[in-house]
Amino acid sequence: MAKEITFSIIKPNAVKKGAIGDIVAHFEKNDLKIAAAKLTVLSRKKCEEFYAEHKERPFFGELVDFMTSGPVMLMALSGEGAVLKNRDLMGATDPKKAAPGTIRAKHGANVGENAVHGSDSAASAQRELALFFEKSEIVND
Ligand code: 3AN
Repeated sequence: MAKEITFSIIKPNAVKKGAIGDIVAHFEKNDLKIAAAKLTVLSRKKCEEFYAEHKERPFFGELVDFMTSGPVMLMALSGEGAVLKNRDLMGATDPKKAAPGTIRAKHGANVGENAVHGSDSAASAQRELALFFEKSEIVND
């Protein structure tokens, strides 16, 4: 499988509980490298742009409230098949349904506060990375 780059967010609930180190270690142990990282608080405008595809969903307001409620860690992850691998490591959207040992099973509280975001395709990854990082900020080795 070819080397890919994907976009990951450690969400406010996971940052707040001090799980950044554990989540980053999990990525690194599974051969995903941190190619860029930024700790920040998202503006509502940026967050709404990021989640634009969910605008009509009933939970949109709640989702934006949560995602702007505290610091998040934005990351580019690189590695073989990074997009799918990251989705596997995260586990199912609902932490109660996530396989044991996955990040969401370990650090997710509920379907909204589910600890991490990961791009669902290579195309989404490109769009999402471009929202938060300049090309020159992403390490490409
Ligand atoms: P995933 O992040 O696993 O691709 P999506 O695309 O279905 O899941 O959902 C996008 C975001 O919306 C997720 N990060 C999730 O936390 C949030 N979300 C999904 N369903 C709900 C819900 N019923 N209530 C609150 N938030 C939700």
